[in-house]
Amino acid sequence: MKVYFCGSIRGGRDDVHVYRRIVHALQSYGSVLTEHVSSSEISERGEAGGDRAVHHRDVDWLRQSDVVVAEVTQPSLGVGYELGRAVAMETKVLCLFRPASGRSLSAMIRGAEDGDRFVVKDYREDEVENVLEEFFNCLKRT
Ligand code: 6IA
Repeated sequence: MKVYFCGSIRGGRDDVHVYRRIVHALQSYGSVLTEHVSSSEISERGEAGGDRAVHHRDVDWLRQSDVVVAEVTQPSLGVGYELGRAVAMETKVLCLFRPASGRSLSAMIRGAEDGDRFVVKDYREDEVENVLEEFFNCLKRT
């Protein structure tokens, strides 16, 4: 199974430790094409020169993915864009949001929940492995 993980980069790197924990857990379900999103080496600055290559490579990986898992607590234009592309491709999506952040999730993400292809799950960081286990168990049954 190919998993595409989305997390904020230029939107802010405050949650990178959560991304690392999620990617680590995801690796027991399949191959994570975007492991670099969880790397503390990537800062929110980066150079503009490679943006076109990043976009094309990421959209190509999205097309190859069986499932998209996004940590959406830290708002990110790139993550929102990836989710829109994934919906258009009819790829299964799991969005993970931490209410403890005090933030309110965009209505365009919360409102896209359909209980089937697009799932939004509120969670606490310490329960993320269980949330993923439940999601992938359901996925196997469909
Ligand atoms: O708008 P954002 O930068 O927060 O968007 C983050 C999302 O877009 C992630 O889920 C990634 O899949 C994708 N993305 C954005 N920038 C990159 C990137 N390098 N490399 C790979 N994926 C990316 C950009 C340059 C970097 C050194 C800052």
